[in-house]
Amino acid sequence: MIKLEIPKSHPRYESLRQREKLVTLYNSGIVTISGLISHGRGEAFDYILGERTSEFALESEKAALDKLTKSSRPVVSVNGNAAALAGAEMVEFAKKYNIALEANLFHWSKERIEKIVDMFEKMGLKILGKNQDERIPGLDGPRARCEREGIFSADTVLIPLEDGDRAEALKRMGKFVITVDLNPLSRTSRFGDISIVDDVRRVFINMNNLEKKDYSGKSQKFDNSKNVQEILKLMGSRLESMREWPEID
Ligand code: PTJ
Repeated sequence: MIKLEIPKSHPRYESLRQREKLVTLYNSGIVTISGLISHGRGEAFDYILGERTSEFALESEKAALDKLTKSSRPVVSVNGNAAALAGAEMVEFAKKYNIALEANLFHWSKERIEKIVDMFEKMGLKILGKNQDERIPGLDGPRARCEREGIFSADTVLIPLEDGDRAEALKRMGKFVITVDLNPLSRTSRFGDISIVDDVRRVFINMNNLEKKDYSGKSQKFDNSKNVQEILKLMGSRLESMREWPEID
């Protein structure tokens, strides 16, 4: 296996470092090859957004944090990509807000679940996922598996980089669904009650740094459709304004 040494001086250092994390965890069996494809799609949307959190995404993050901290059984779902890209930030989040994480996979295997749970345990956090004793109704196959104590009985679920079919099934269960997906057009984003269009690592960094006075009450008047419309407009106007190559920053 070739390990890429990325010099800090490289202008694309952060992006390359995120890719390297995915490749490393692909080699250890946590990320799937399909996860690498998903990341490429996310990167393309992030490029259009300027690889930074838009003011609209930040509003959705404040609303999401308000909702999660007010819910009685909030759960954050963790898949291979989320673990690789934002594992450390998710640990900080879970500890800071006392919110449970559950390893939950689209490309299900017992071995991958165990690896993700163990990875978080090594980072100092016990997470759910090894005791999958329930199923998300309406989904075929092992991708429906989840824990009764976790996602199954959650009132609010945050699902980063989720498959649209599973997002829809969680919605049908009556849950309040918070999505994280850089693609505002995805089926997943469309099933969100709050659809965060931002990079998963930035989402957790932002939520970890928010002060209560900044997010408190933000879920009450949050208009998700309007927020996503603003993001689509932002993407459109960024593309529209680029009549020539923009400055390289
Ligand atoms: O680990 P598993 O088996 O649970 O599988 C995880 C993946 C992500 C492979 C699985 O859920 C999947 O196939 O997802 P999709 O259908 O490819 O959707 C993933 C979405 O995440 C896409 O719409 C991407 O735009 C988006 N995405 C990719 N990278 C990021 C992202 N969104 C936020 N932050 C990212 N870094």
